[in-house]
Amino acid sequence: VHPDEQKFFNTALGLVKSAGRIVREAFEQPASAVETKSSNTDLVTETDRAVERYLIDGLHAAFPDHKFIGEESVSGGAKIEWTDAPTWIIDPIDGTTNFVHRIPLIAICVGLSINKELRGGIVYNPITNELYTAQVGTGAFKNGFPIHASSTQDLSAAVVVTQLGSDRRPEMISSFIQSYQTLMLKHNAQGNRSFGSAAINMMMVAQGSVDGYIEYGIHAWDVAAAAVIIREAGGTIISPDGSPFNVMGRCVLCTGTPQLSSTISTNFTHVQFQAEA
Ligand code: LIP
Repeated sequence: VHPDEQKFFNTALGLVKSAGRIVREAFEQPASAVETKSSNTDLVTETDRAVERYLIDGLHAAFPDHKFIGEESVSGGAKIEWTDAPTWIIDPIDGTTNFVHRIPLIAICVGLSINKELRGGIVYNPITNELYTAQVGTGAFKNGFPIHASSTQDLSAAVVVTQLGSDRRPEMISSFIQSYQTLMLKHNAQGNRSFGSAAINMMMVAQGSVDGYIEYGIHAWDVAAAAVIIREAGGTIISPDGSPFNVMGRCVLCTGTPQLSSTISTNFTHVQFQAEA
């Protein structure tokens, strides 16, 4: 890793760990005000905003020419501008619904892209104290120990995560139901799960606890950091229709093996989304 890039990563890591304290303290208190964004299924709290502000202020002070794509800045009206400049793609709390319900499956996600290539990822659950990190070429780590995706090829031996996000258009619901039916009836999958945070779902794949994860409707900030970790853990990440993964493409399929991706991909109805940048 280039020394400059290492410095970027280390600075982000320090900020994410400190931001963890803000999230943990809030989590230990009774839930406070919750606001809705696009609908009653799309939530934001003052903690999401405070953490995003903290991360962006800290990174901006250290690297004034870096750019940012942050979930709450975008929902506050900022445009997604993805350029070749070093860009931090940030979700202050991935799994806000879990956070609001005090379900301890949430993650602070910070990804770095340079020349539009995802270079480093940090996914931190400050409640369970699980810190996942990876940079291109370094391997993937959980609390400093190497992690690896599973070698499962067959759906009948696989636990697969499918998740319905905040988008409740009829085509989303029918795709979700059909996915579930295909997994459970046609392929007799060993299990199906939904952890309520795209990044946590992906970390479950990265550490080999589950074998695959598919979701439509996600955003860049949910998956940018986690994508680097999946790849470095030896997993595969593509678009559900089998085309290359596009972090701005609003959908994701990741698995431990390409064989499992291919089975999942060929058995799903694919929902169309416009890329967000
Ligand atoms: C959410 C994800 C969730 C996914 C939703 C949404 P947020 O992110 O964590 O897993 O199903 O589509 O993207 O809004 O909690 O950061």
